[in-house]
Amino acid sequence: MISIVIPVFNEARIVREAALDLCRRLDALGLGFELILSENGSTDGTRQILAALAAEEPRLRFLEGDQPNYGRALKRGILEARGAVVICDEIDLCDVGFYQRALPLLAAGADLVVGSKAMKGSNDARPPMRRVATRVITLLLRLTTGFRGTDTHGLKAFRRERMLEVVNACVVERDLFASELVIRAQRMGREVREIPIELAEKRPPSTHLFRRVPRVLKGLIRLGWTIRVRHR
Ligand SMILES: Nc1nc2c(ncn2[C@@H]2O[C@H](COP(=O)(O)OP(=O)(O)OP(=O)(O)O)[C@@H](O)[C@H]2O)c(=O)[nH]1
Ligand SMILES: [Mg+2]
Repeated sequence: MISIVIPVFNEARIVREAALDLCRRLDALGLGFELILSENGSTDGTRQILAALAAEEPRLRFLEGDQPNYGRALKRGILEARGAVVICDEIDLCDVGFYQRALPLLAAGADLVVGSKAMKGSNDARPPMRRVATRVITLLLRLTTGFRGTDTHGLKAFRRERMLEVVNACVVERDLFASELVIRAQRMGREVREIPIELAEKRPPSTHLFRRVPRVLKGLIRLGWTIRVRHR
């Protein structure tokens, strides 16, 4: 069985259709799955929609929390997952093509497969500012943590039992947990593979890019400090 974990925040407009459509496509492929929607901080009725969904679809579970916090929601979802393979996705992407390409790589021995928006072969249709932001964050992560790779955010697939120790070693929440997971996996000797992805969003992000800058910087300092100075 695979566990799909999707953090969800203020997605009342698209969450129901996106989740049901994902279930249908996984069924069509004959994949056994559980879908964990990890919500926190929503104020737009997302929770009520999730509760109704979980009542109709037994393979769908939802978690809820008070404060909007992407990293915390993702971590919590991963720790709740029961599948041998965990896939982290986003509600506006639900990229089953990535699952199909990542699963054979995990079966062949990779511990973590990262979908990169920035490597050769990828096709990122987001607005230019967001593509630049991805590259700036990756550059800063390379400088502050010694990360080797082209992207840390977004789609991931991994073998749960090989990554649990890595998840539990992570110290940051918010925007940079997803990055820390990849960086620590490399540092802890896990076999990490990047594959190119194509991406076109169904809607603009739920939090404005500029509002994320201060907390991304805070996360970078914390992560750089922990890894470079305290050698943790
Ligand atoms: N639980 C939770 N989910 C969030 C939060 N912020 C964003 N998400 C979810 O995370 C996923 C990606 O968020 P987007 O708003 O599309 O942001 P993005 O810039 O495309 O995200 P990245 O590509 O990961 O940088 C979506 O499924 C959102 O609903 C949050 O504060 N809490
Ligand atoms: Mg998005």
